[in-house]
Amino acid sequence: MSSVVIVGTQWGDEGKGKITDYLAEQADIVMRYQGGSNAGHTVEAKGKQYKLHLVPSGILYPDKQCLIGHGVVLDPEELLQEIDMLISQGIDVSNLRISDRAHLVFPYHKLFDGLEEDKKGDNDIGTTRKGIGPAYMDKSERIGIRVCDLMNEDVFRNKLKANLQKKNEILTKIYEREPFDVEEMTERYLEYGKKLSRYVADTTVIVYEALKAGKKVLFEGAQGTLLDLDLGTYPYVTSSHPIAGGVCVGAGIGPTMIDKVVGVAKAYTTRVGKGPFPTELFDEIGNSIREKGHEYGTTTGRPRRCGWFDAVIVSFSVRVSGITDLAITKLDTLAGLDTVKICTAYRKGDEIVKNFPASLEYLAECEPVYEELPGWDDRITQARTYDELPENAKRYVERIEELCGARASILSVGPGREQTIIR
Ligand code: 2SA
Ligand code: GDP
Ligand code: MG
Repeated sequence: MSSVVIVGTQWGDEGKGKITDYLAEQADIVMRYQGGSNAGHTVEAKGKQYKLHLVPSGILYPDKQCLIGHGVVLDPEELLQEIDMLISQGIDVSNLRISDRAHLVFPYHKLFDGLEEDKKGDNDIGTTRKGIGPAYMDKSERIGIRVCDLMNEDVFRNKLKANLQKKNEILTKIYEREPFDVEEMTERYLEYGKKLSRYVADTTVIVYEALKAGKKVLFEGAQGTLLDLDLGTYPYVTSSHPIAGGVCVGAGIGPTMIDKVVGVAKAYTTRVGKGPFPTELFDEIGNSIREKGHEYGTTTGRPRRCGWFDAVIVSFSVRVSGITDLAITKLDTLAGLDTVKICTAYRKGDEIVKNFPASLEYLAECEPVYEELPGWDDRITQARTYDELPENAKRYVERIEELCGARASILSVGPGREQTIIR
């Protein structure tokens, strides 16, 4: 059996889309297992850039099957737009399949997401307002509506009517907003359902049979470990499980079927949205990294907060996801700096903290402990083998490996497929 999980080791946007696309060449199936259209995965191939939100990053290869597992919350409108965008660029999407068990995102999820954020004012989470939290809330409350429901008109009509009754009551009484029109939404979604029906399947069967037949499957995580609902910087997290364990639940396979876990780590750290960020830079270096690395949200366009590489968080990710290999991306973005810093631990008073803490109040009292290393220059973008990397970049990579406890077997020196080094 051959299956590889790709997980973000930081707060998302590590370059999972690029690494998935690169590894997909050797795979048969690429599958998303959590999150929704909040994700923004960028793939660059043959001089073109694609921003994917729901469709797995294997879609550029016509012979790969792409699966959207039931752990994903599916916004049919956004998915259809993405499918149209891909078709208009000549991409074949006939191998895409979506789980009949996936929960649907509705306009009221998006509206509640935004209203709740607005209500919190300065204490907002900084969500993407794509309805992710409210959709997972309905799933947990056991009132969610799934893709299989959308495939049965009577079932769908009844379920949406019941849900909208409840949602409209909250909307009118608590938020003093206009209610949603039941008939309009029902007809609109049934239309989406007709368009999507050709893609609907039991993805758990497809993935299981492929793994049993010895085919290679890539599980593409969205967001990152520090945004995991259980292990992230709660409550500044997303509502799903980006960690490797999320694959078992969100794709429906057993842990014995996972062979390898690749943790994608950016050579520095970024975060979009609110919440703690120990190595955040508020100076010119932070701004120059943002501009050089084009650190703006792929889905929302929001500027990403930038800071030094934090080995405390990446080693935490290695531990909680059983990461076997690291893929270190954007080494080229750090080029041109005389020195670069790595946070090796936190200091809290007299204490040295090596394990990422649960409490945000405790974390707020932690100061990063830095180690400074010599920098490298822009020629790094031309390196195609490990030996061709500047000596100082190798030192940096090897120090990260030592601190994080996993081998950096993939290195990325630019957004293109060819700017990837396998070690
Ligand atoms: P949500 O919308 O409920 O999932 O937001 C909760 C937190 O999760 C963060 N989050 C993300 N962080 C990084 N990248 C994401 N995808 C987009 C991208 C983000 C964008 O690729 O750039 O375009 O702004 C993503 N999705 C969710 C979010 O910022 C909240 O902190
Ligand atoms: P994801 O959410 O983890 O897939 O990451 P995003 O696509 O949101 O953000 C990563 C950005 O960095 C994208 O614009 C990628 O094209 C780009 N990228 C990925 N790897 C590299 C790299 O090694 N160097 C540079 N310069 N850009 C990269
Ligand atoms: Mg992203």
